Amino acid sequence: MALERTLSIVKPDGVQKNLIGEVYRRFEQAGLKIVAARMMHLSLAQAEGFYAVHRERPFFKDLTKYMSSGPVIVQVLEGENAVAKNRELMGATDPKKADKGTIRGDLAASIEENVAHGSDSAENAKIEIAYFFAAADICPRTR
Ligand code: IDP
Repeated sequence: MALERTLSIVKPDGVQKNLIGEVYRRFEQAGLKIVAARMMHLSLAQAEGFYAVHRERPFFKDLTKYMSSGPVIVQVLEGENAVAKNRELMGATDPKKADKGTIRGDLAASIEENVAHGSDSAENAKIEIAYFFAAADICPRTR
């Protein structure tokens, strides 16, 4: 199995509801390591740039407004199959469809305010990590 990295964000609703520790606990218990982290309040332009692939979607305006509405914490997770493992931990986009025991199933309020973002492929993870972090910001664990 491949050691991978993925980009994760605790979204504004997650930070607002004091869920950073709860989300990090789930990452760590699943064996994912946080190798970079940064708290920031995205500008609208930064949110639009990050979600550029969704610019034609009907929810783009609301999504970027929401993502720039308050602080987020952005992290790089490292581990075996980190991309898929993080998606599993998050659950389905819509919390109504997300399994119990997942971040969104347990903690999210709506399809938009769904607590966490996670890259959906290894290829996108590389692009998304580079959107927020320079190579020197990543702190790999020595074993
Ligand atoms: P994902 O975050 O599970 O990968 P995407 O389809 O990539 O889901 O959508 C990105 C984000 O856009 C979602 O996490 C959610 O915040 C928001 N979103 C997705 N679909 C809708 C919708 O139908 N209405 C409002 N917001 C949505």
